[in-house]
Amino acid sequence: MLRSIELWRGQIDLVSPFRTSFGTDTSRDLLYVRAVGEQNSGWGECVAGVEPNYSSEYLENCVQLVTKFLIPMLQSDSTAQSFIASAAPIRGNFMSKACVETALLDMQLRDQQISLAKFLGATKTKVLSGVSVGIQNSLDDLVRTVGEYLAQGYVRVKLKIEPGSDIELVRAVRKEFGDDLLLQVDANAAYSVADAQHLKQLDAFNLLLIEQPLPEDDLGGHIELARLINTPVCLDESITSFETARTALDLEACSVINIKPGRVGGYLEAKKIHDLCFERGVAVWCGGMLETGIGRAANLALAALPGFTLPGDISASARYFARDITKPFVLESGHIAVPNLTGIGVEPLPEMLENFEKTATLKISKN
Ligand code: SMG
Ligand code: MG
Repeated sequence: MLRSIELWRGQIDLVSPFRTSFGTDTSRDLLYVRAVGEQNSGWGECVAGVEPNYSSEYLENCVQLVTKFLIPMLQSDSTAQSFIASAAPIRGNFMSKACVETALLDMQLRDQQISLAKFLGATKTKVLSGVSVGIQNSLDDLVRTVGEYLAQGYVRVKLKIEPGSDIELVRAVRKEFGDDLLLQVDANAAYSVADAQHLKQLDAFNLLLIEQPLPEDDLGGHIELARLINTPVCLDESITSFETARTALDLEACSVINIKPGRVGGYLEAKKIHDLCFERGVAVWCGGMLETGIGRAANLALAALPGFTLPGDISASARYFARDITKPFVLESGHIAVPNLTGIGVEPLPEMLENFEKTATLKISKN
């Protein structure tokens, strides 16, 4: 039985700035949702950024949306499943829905004493770990940074690219680390289909994929680009639901999908997209949104499903944070262990939560 929902806010600095085609992050501003039940409570982390530049969602807006629209839908017998059904009339706002869903799921799975991994159908106890490398100040910095991550054991490297910083980045990394390195690039929607011939130069480097080259809503452009280049096109920002995933695959706008639970409205929808891709033999991998341990734990559970055949953007906590909100996730021989305790399997450490503020407690009415 759900008794109340708490919102927790705070900030954790990144160990180094993270630059993408749309901006630079130096810290993570956080919103956690806590579902307090009669026996157990559960946590969910909102993946939205401070600014609406990765997608149209942003953190302050999520706080409002959760408070004003989502929490009022809850009743004491709400479950993650009933919440998602009742939130269907609310358009978009996937990241807001996802963090409420995760908190409820964590709480109810703790009541049922099963792990999120088991609930979702995980078949692995550890997952291969990739690292996302932000745009650096120079090629030398890039090669050095990639070398450091490889020395730590990351098995796959993703380079952030943008117009003016693309082909030569890939060339430099291939030259230094060879053709066997699992390598991919992510443009975060920075190109247009007019850049197709330019992007075709990437074909020479045997990349695993190019992620989200064109704007989120340019499905037609992705279809055209995917025909023109040999590098597999993977969609991230464009995939906001099971339906958008199915359409993108049917129209051959992409051949690989990055699944991010926050971007698709939660783990229940993420699982549906996984199942669709698994059925069709389409490779998927789990994306990341610089999550702290709460979101990272839940992503690990998802990434342990059998269709996640490519290493994802689930790095060790230390990739981003000197101190994580939870016990840190560590890299062991290129893998990260999937939590196997009940629910998401982790909680905020009390000494870390002390630096956070509980900004709201909303009582849930009995029904
Ligand atoms: O969690 O390691 C991570 C981040 C991986 O590159 C990453 N995420 O477009 O895939 C992506 C980006 C989105 C976050 S940019 C602030
Ligand atoms: Mg991406």
